[in-house]
Amino acid sequence: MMHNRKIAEIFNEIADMIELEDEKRIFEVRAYQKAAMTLESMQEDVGDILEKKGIGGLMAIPGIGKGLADKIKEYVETGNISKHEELKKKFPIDFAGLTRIQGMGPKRIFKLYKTLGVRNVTDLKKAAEAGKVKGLGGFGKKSEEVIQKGIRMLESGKGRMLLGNALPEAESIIAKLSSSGLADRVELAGSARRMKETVGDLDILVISETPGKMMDFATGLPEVKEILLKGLTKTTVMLKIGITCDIRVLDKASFAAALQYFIGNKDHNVKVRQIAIKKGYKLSEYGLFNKKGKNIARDGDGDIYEKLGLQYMEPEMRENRGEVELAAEQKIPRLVQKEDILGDLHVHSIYSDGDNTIAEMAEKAAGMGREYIGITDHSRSEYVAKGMDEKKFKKYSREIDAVNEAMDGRIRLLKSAETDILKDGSLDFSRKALDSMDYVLGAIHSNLGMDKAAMTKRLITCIEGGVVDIMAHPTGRLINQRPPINLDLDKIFDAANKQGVVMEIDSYPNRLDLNDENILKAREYKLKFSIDTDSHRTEHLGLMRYGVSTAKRGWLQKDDVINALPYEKLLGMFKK
Ligand code: DGT
Ligand code: CA
Ligand code: CA
Repeated sequence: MMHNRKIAEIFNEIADMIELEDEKRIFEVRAYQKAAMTLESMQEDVGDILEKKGIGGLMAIPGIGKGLADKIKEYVETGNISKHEELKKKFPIDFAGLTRIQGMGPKRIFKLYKTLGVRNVTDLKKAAEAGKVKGLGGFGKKSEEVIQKGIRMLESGKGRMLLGNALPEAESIIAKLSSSGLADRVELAGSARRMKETVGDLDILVISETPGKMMDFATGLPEVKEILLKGLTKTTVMLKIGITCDIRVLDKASFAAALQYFIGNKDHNVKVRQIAIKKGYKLSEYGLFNKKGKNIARDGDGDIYEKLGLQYMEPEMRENRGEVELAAEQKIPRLVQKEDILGDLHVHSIYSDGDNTIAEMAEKAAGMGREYIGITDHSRSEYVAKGMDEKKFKKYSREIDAVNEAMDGRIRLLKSAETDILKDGSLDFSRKALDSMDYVLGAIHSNLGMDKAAMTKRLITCIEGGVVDIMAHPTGRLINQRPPINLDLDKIFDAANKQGVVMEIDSYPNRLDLNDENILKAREYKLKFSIDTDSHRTEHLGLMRYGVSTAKRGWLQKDDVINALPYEKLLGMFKK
């Protein structure tokens, strides 16, 4: 495997550099790219093939002729490919680094190299700071700003936008493309389709018989800030919200394969392609080809999996975390769905830092079809969030009862509070107040810097206290803002399992806490989960889908989620 990946990388670089040298040599470029793809997905190491079957063995690989076979041999024997070394001398450019900046493709890189001698990110930064980039043909003042922003994002590691900001934008663009009259089909792909918590860019696929008009329409949308690349098959735009969007126009015949390919992720694709090869097929972004070279893919991504004998995997699962193996055994579970969720157990009101009254939150949730909501305003220690003392809690308590009655069964209100877990693991309300709640939602908001042993002890003390029912946003991380608290999650999950404490999946887009990986881990401890919105105003009640998708990314089923239970059964889950 070592050889295959490395050679694939080199072939891709050779392809880029040949393209820079002479755009007309596109067939040569494609040959290298195709060979790279084949190598990436091969089971057997080319070094082994060479050893066992010689150069003829290499030439038996589809898409590898004498020329490429020689290069593979050269690499296996010397660790280098001279053609690559020559080209690198001619173009001493850090392609890998530069293409990581939003909006930089081979053409732009070449232009910057030829005119300004830009070889790497540092050179580019200097050139942009000196204002040299904007003078070049094809680069305006805006491109220069975009490049500078891209570099800053790369440097800060915050180059990825929250799904909660990117997805609504993608959906609005998709709605416009769909109703343009120029598209037969429009689909979201990439990380946003997989509902990953942050996205690098947006990927939209379109079937259109009039690609020129389609691309004109797309680049003219009010969401677009700048056109970075415009072609009939691929267009890249910088959106005003500060993220790029790739729009690809495809014909009907290649759509299914392209959809499967561009939903990704890359590692998942590599696995799936290996299975295709084993079955004697060839799978690429252009189609699923049988032994006769006929494209047998139809409608959508599901058809590709079906033809490969794989069970369907929802996009959220496609991260190469064992799902392909499971699909081959027809053991993919039915994941929890949005429609399974009956209630929401983390909702704020004006009794702490929310913007709406308890009645307004209840009314809105009832209108959305929720069967119940838990009201969870903050406890007094969370003073920045105007947390309640015992006196205020009594008033709050009476108001929850009153609203519950007034709603007359249209929705049930549960009484709770987001209760601070103090430094010593104790809870921020009297035992009497805690006992009056339907369930206790515990959360850590202060002393976030404690070391791992102390923080773990703090949480375990709370869990073993036998009062807390749900652990709100257990790791406290804020995406792109604050790291998770130091916890030995195995110990926490083990204690939670013994005490029947439920883990929250907080749906708020900058929390998504527990995250997908931690959910997968918690799942091994057979824990239960509560998918909540942590709403601070009525509009937030719709954020549930981010939590549900995060749960799907952690492979959860309906049975794992307590707020998929009807009201009466839910009450049975609590300590009270
Ligand atoms: P992002 O944009 O960083 O949040 O993540 P993705 O997954 O959206 O990645 P992106 O936009 O670079 O590409 C979209 C999909 O296209 C990706 O998930 C899988 C597919 N893809 C891209 N490059 C490759 C590749 O070199 N090999 C394979 N097998 N698939 C690729
Ligand atoms: Ca993407
Ligand atoms: Ca992309």
